[in-house]
Amino acid sequence: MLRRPDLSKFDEAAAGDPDAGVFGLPFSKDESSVVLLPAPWEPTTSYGKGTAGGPAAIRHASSQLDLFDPALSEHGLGAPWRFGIHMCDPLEAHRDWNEAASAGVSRASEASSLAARVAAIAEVNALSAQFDRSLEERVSQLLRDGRGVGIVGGDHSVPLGPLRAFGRQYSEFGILHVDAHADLREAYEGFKGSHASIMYNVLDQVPQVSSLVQVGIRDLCEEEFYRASEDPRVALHLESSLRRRVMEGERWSALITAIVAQLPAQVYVSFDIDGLDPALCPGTGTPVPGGLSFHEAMDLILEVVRSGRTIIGFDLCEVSPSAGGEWDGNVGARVLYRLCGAMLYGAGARDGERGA
Ligand SMILES: [Mn+2]
Repeated sequence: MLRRPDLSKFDEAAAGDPDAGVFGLPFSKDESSVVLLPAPWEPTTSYGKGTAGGPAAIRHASSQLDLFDPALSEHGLGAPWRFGIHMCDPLEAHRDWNEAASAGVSRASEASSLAARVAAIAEVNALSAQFDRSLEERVSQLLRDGRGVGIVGGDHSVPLGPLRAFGRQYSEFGILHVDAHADLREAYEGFKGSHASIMYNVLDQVPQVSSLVQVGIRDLCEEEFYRASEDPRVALHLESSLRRRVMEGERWSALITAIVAQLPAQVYVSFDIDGLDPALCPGTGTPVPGGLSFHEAMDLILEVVRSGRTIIGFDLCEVSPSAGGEWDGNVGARVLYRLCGAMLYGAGARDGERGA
């Protein structure tokens, strides 16, 4: 997976250039080990809108990050950027489909007859399926080309197509799912491609997923709770029970180690920003009190690769710019950089092996 771009055209000590690529990096898609695909998609977002603006907000805020990762440097990779990270531009077609599907959702909610509502829902479901196939194909191409792939949403329905592509590439992998929500609903308000159904759809459509390990969950319905209990692939770690165990004397670090041990050797990380404390993502569409601290979440990602596992891909979803600030994008960019760094580390990237 590792590529070694020409480092001479970038001065990491200089102020970030917001007009450059993600993290201020000048690297092209061809010379980058990690390719990030933006997915500005949110037609079925049920509560607060805005996550379609997530990729642009993250990209904008990312230029002012310091690119040295002190925690990863303890393991030998302080400068993951040297292996090349590139974010593609969003596709015009995806924007158009998002608008058309959003209009369909509005028509469904305002429909005066059942027939009109059913027709509008069918139209939205068809557009969602079209979007999923499109993203699946793009991710498949990148995986065949040996790239590390990250998806930047958009709402949390976007990883369905990508996860099908990973299923075509890998015979078995697990998902580490950080979220306030279990996302195990079988459709939501009739919409099969709902962000509240992503893990239901993945378990249904991607048989290569051997385990789904959910962390930080604190808002779920009864149906989801029993589905998680009954499906042997699902390990549900409610935030309330993790906190209680710590209050009763267990160490957080031991809990994290045990959680990661439930995953197979190859891991896809699905990171919904609302898994974090809402103070870190005030713009996100469905915030829930509680949540992981920034460092708890960053350490969880690090633990995946510290344990000897590899991160084969990831998504970061539901980052939504809040009015008048760059905070959501800033936090999102930092999560994104850790995900890129951990994926590169798992692929064997080390500081001493930097290209010329
Ligand atoms: Mn969520």
